[in-house]
Amino acid sequence: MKIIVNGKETIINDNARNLLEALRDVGIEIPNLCYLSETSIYGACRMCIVEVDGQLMTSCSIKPYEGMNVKTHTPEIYEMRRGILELLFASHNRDCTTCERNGNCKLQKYAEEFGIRKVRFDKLDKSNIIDYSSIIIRDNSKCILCGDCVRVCDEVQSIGAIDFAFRGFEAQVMPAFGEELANTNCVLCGQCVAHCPTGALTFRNDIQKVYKAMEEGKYIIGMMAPAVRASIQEELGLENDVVTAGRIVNFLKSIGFNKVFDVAFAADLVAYEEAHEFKERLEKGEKLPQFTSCCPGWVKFAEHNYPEFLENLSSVKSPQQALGSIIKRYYAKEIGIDPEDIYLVSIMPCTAKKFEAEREELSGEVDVVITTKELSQIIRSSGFNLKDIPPVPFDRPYGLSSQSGLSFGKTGGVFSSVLNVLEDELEVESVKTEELEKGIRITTVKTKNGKSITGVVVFGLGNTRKVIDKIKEGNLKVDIVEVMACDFGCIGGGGQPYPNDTRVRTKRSKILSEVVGIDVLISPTENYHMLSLYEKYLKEPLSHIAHEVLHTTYKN
Ligand code: HC1
Ligand code: SF4
Repeated sequence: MKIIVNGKETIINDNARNLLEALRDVGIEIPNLCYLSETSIYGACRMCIVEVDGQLMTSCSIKPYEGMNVKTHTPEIYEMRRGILELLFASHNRDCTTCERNGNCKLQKYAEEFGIRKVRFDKLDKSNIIDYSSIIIRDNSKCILCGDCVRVCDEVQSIGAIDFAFRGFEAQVMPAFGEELANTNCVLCGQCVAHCPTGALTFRNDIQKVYKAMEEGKYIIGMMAPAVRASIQEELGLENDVVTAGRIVNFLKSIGFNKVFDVAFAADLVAYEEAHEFKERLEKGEKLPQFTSCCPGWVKFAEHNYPEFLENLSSVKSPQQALGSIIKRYYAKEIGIDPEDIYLVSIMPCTAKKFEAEREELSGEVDVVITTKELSQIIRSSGFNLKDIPPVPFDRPYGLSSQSGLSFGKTGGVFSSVLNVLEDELEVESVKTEELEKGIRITTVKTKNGKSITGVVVFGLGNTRKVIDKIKEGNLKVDIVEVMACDFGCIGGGGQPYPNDTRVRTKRSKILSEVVGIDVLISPTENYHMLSLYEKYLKEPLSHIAHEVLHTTYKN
């Protein structure tokens, strides 16, 4: 479609959702504070105002039409946007220097770009009660009522833990009846944090715990999730770097970590164990479909909403906890260190992983979880320039991973890893994959002996609810379901750098595919250090000891 943009004929995508996205596609980013491509259009902030055929209107709420004459940046639009910002600042807490989002806040960025140096209006005080009850921290004095968190939590995750309350000047976002977030059905996925344009929603920062453990002389072991290496580049000026993981290993060693392992190793281990569990269930025809269980947001969601399916969840711990368990129960003995003296730092893209490590039945395995954001803060505050640090391999034996293990970091990775493990035994003849809708993929695997296995890969908890409801109604026959709570899987986790939207998630997914380990292994079954762990300690998949160390239970 042809339109006129700032006096120039411009070809835009006919299927663009709205003018804002059409302009974005041709390289013009219209300022906005409340627009999300994955939720309904709200039109609250009015920052995306443009002139269309001589009239001012919001670009998020207008569909492009042939020949429309658009002006995106006139003196009038500039003044209006400045006015909007000033009004927002009239009720916004301006403690920018101590805000977790300092330097990463959309409101702060626009204040700088639009030259807001003074606010003409009297400060309207908003409630400054900060809810620290949960890993997700809410500070309404920084909320601009854009509603992004409300829509993501409700429309994408189908949870609705937070909503608007009160009216006019009193309006606020909060859980029902003013409850603390910890007492709601929040699953700690962090998607509200990922989409909050300001510092109204953040997550608990645990960096100081790491330094304290160092001071106490603990034996510090780090372990890094697959998805971290595909996103931290965004914060460190290392765009598209595929050896970031190795640079981080070197960096962590330089600041005092004794060992750095790869959670992707444990992903191989979990895929191996989980594949055998799946095979056993298929043979016995019980607890099917099997649901993956490495995503803690999904596990909590299942516990709240689908207790009748808890026995269908794989009982294998997540790679984070599996590696924690191996290190504390086995590796500590191997290296002759009291597990009490080991401090295990897990580096994750996910806010719910902080919660997972603190679950009663898993506690003591991982000592602290820091997110990609927190690791980036550690790196930046250290004065090291990651670009100049050469990559070194992860420590052995828990530093070796296959491409399958690495692929856990994005949607579809767990399912394909389980298939890779079973490939030889199943004698796969053909694999057919179909996308039912965005975030729901169905795969049918036909084997040479005429059997077929159906798997569904789903991301987003709203999508997951749709899939489970179909299974419950008998409208979907499936043997295995991979669930990741966040869009695109862990690469879109709530602990990832900002912005954390569809565009960057797509890019991270591509980078993760390009990350090649030091040893190129394809399937978990090729991970010789993982196989040797079975030989020396776990014996065989689903053995008594494997159950003790690698399996867990869920809460009804
Ligand atoms: Fe994930 Fe997982 S893939 S859950 O997304 O199974 O967070 O990356 O570490 O535990 O491996 C997260 C990522 C991560 C676990 C693995
Ligand atoms: Fe909703 Fe997830 Fe935020 Fe909890 S963490 S309020 S479930 S979006």
